[in-house]
Amino acid sequence: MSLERTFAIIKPDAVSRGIQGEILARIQKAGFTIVAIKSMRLTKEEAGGFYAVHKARPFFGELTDFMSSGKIIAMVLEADAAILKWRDTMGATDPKKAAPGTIRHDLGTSIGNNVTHGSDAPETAAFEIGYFFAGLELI
Ligand code: IDP
Ligand code: MG
Repeated sequence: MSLERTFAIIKPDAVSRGIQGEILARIQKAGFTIVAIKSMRLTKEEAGGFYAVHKARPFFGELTDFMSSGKIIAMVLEADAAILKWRDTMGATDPKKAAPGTIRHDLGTSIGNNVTHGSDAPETAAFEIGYFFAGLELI
């Protein structure tokens, strides 16, 4: 095992419901270090650039509307095998299919409104971290 970084978002549904603290507590309990964190609101275009891999999917418009509908919290998390560890902590994309005890199972309300994002591979983590944070914010 070696230290790795992943990119995480607390999505607009969670921020508008005021459950950021609950999600941050779970991140701490799981043993991640928060390397960088900021609160911001994306434009629809910025959300589209972030989710460019999903451009051809039928839910792309809905997804970019949702991700630009309110404030998010963007974070870089560090831990041993952080990418897989954060995916496990979040649970499956669809809260109905996520395991009990995971963030998405416990707090998500639908496949779209699933409260958190996490990178799925080292290449996507590198792209996503660079999309949101400058080098000086990551020291
Ligand atoms: P992930 O977030 O678990 O990596 P992806 O397949 O990469 O899941 O999809 C990105 C995001 O798009 C999901 O987190 C979810 O918010 C949204 N999404 C995925 N599938 C659907 C769908 O069928 N309908 C609406 N939104 C979806
Ligand atoms: Mg994904």
